[in-house]
Amino acid sequence: MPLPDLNQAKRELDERGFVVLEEFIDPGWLAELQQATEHQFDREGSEAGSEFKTETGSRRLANLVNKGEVFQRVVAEPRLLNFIELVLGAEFKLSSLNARSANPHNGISQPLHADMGAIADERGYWVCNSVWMLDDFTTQNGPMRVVPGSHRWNQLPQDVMADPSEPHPDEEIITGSAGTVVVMNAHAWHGGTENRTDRSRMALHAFYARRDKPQQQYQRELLSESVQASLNAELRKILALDDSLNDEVTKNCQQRSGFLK
Ligand SMILES: O=C(O)CCC(=O)C(=O)O
Repeated sequence: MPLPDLNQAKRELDERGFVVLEEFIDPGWLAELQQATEHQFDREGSEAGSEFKTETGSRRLANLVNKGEVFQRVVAEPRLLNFIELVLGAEFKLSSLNARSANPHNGISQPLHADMGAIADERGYWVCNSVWMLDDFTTQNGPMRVVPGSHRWNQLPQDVMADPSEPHPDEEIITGSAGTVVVMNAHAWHGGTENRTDRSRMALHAFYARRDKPQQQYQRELLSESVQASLNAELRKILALDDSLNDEVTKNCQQRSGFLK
């Protein structure tokens, strides 16, 4: 399936806040990512996700750039970066690379949220996420919901909804086959839904921020010395490893999640 052209994608991102890229991950890379992510969950056991935050009803992994070349390829994927630029402009960096696997029959939906609790500022949008489906997203297994157009409302769901965990009348459920990537203006209200099946549902979140804003996970502190030494100039730039503005804005950032405590 060819990718949508960038003009069409920009219109969708501007108007609706997300674009769905089918068959984005080729089958060989998908298998590698599935295997590497499961392996990492096994390896980290009860420590999984501890560099950032844990979540009831889901397993999470954080700081994945530190955990293998297969993940480093995700955040520097040129076709992806073209779509991220449509939301953030040319000056952006990685904010974090996480995995999230909704547990079977987890009985819980994420509240609608904007990532980092972010509202667009006078310079425009500053957060953009991409959700890499490592399993099929079906209507039943905890797909993501998004409220189209909500990135333009300059409001957070928790400030205007009685209960952001409840369905929103305008929300859309995003389904797709494993290998699909959703690029989303992360000011748009969104969240994972309840998994009603007996199998887990896994995704990667490659999350980007405008360069003048904080990273969700401070790559310079989280990546080991040996990983940092192995990275090429392009990755160092995407990760903002040699960027004093990033050091300044990220070091003391308090709010790093839209809803996780
Ligand atoms: O994995 C998903 O379906 C989306 C999760 C999400 O929005 C989040 O963890 O912030």
